[in-house]
Amino acid sequence: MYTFSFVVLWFLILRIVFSHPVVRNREPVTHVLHFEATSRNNFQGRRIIAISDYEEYYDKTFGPPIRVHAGDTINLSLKNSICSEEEVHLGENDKVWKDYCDTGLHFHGLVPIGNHVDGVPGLTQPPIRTGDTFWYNFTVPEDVCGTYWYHSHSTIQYGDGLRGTLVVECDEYDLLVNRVVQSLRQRAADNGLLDIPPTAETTEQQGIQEEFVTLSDWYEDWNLDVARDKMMFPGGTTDPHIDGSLINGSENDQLEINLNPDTEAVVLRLVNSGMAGTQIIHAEGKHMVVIETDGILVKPYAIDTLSLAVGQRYTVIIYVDEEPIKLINGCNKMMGYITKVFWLAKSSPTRELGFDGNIKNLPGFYRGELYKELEPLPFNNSGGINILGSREKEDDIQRITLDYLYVRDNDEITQKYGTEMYTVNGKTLQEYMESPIEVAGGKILEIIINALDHMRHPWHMHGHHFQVVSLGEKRDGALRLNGEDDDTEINDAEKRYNDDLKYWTESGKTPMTRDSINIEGGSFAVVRIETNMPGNWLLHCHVEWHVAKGLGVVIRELPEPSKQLQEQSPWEQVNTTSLQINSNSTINEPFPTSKIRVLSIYTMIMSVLDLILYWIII
Ligand SMILES: *[C@@H]1O[C@H](CO)[C@@H](O)[C@H](O)[C@H]1NC(C)=O
Ligand SMILES: *[C@@H]1O[C@H](CO)[C@@H](O)[C@H](O)[C@H]1NC(C)=O
Ligand SMILES: *[C@@H]1O[C@H](CO)[C@@H](O)[C@H](O)[C@H]1NC(C)=O
Ligand SMILES: *[C@@H]1O[C@H](CO)[C@@H](O)[C@H](O)[C@H]1NC(C)=O
Ligand SMILES: *[C@@H]1O[C@H](CO)[C@@H](O)[C@H](O)[C@H]1NC(C)=O
Ligand SMILES: *[C@@H]1O[C@H](CO)[C@@H](O)[C@H](O)[C@H]1NC(C)=O
Ligand SMILES: [Cu+2]
Repeated sequence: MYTFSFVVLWFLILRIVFSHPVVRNREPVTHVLHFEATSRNNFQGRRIIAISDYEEYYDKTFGPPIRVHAGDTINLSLKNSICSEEEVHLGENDKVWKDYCDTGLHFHGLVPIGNHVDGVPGLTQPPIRTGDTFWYNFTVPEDVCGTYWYHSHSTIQYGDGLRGTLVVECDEYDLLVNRVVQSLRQRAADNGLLDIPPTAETTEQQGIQEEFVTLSDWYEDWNLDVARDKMMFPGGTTDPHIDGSLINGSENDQLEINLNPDTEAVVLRLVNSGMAGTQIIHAEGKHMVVIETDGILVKPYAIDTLSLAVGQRYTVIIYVDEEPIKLINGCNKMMGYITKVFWLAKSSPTRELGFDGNIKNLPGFYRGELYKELEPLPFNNSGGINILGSREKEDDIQRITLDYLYVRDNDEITQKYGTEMYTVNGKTLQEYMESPIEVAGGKILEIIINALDHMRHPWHMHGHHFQVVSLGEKRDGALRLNGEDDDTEINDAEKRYNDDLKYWTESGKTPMTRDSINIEGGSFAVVRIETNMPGNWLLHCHVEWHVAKGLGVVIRELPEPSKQLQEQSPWEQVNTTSLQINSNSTINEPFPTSKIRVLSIYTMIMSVLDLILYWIII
């Protein structure tokens, strides 16, 4: 009997030793969250939207942070209590009020979780009316990881407060952080690609302090007033004046992140959760090592100054010592910057506050996108697939060209919407909501976006990360306009595009992959996606004001022909030409979570075995 127990004991020990590195001893968790969006006045008497029960976030125009692990499930209910009955009544004759009173929640960049939880009222779900509750239930796939945010997708609502941060943790991210810190421990980073060890021994984050900082522009007036008083009438502006900026939801210029005495490196997750302004971040005297672009892990790349388009997220790592680190932030308004500083410090004496230099003179200042430098790592969250590789198969590529501009002189449009609108190929976003651009499934879709407008706009794609194949500098001009003859003179755009294609072929590199980018005025972008997510997906400018003024399209991705035969997709049951959502339709899990199943079965068997062994030993 003793011998037997001894054998069993060894078996147990061996199992612990050998099973742990392979099997993550973590079961997927379901996070049940109840959000109620309500209206209230902040301490300045400005109307904002608060998410109830989270006193801490009142007055900060941010909801509670969400933090989950890859593979976890989120069941989130959103109750709409934004408007009073009286205000709902106003909405019957007033589109601005109506849109403000309805809502829907979008999980920005968190893909693929399904079109039915994409949160676009009137497109992917019925608008959540006053008093109603909508459930967003979805599982975050095992290979999705990084920094996201959630926000209302009812035109001009999120800047008033219906927004918050969302982190998806995973081992790959933690290991990458550790590899970067191991490298920085040996020597300070130069600008450019960082040499990192091939592996890290542990996912434990020792000496590493993680902070999430949100950056936003700010308007003194309630968004609905801004829209009505400044924009949504003939001759109204496209870009209301930005009055201030928020770091972590606060206008305060005395923020300080207290570092623990043993902190060796700070992992800074950053999001531009603003309504219009590009954000700049610079750590004085330090390099920042970028490891993530919008939920895609990248080859660690050190830079001096970071620029964030609205909607973009970055993770940067800053190696710290005993000296406090001054972070300089610039929020780009129409002319110049609103500047602020905040500190990372182990002790907290009074420090110099403002920054009186020029943001544009910061070392490494560049407002374009580092689409050749920030290369995705071959991890499965779609970053590693180089879809350029299939370029030889021309048949597999579909192309669409989107030319956008602000239409000042079309009476028909001005009359219909009560104000001038942006159009893409002659149509407004509101029109695309009713008749989307249809594209075939199972192919590569190359989208050319041409700015026939002189302003910079941040474009965001739903349901996908895209690869940035080519991107113009200001005044490069448009690339192959719709209806343009083939023998048009080769312009700067065409040259850049051809050079970029050559660069990707020769270097064998993968272009920057993400869900949001700034496109310069009088310029162009070429992005590619795989059409592997059937549904209706927005591709739009992320300036809240410009969405209200029609700047965007809807791309309807049809199911792959071959898949249609194999299995009944809910998209066939749904009449895709109508916007009615079939609320009964079964939810198609785009990525089967088979890994979870295997793990559960394994854990179950092992638990039973444990019980039996326990019983035998006792
Ligand atoms: C979460 O939502 C799913 C899908 O509707 C459901 O099956 C599950 O029971 C829910 N879980 C919890 C804990 O509410
Ligand atoms: C989502 O989860 C909640 C909570 O478990 C459940 O009551 C609801 O029916 C689910 N809704 C959908 C559409 O799956
Ligand atoms: C902002 O809030 C987050 C927590 O949500 C915290 O980690 C971070 O330190 C704060 N940043 C500043 C500058 O106060
Ligand atoms: C990535 O995907 C490939 C093929 O689908 C699979 O073999 C591999 O195990 C995946 N890796 C991870 C880290 O999930
Ligand atoms: C789909 O909806 C459109 C518009 O509502 C309608 O005209 C069409 O007949 C419908 N098709 C089917 C197959 O139900
Ligand atoms: C929802 O399901 C019920 C019961 O299966 C069915 O009677 C009803 O027609 C369905 N509704 C829609 C919109 O498909
Ligand atoms: Cu815009």
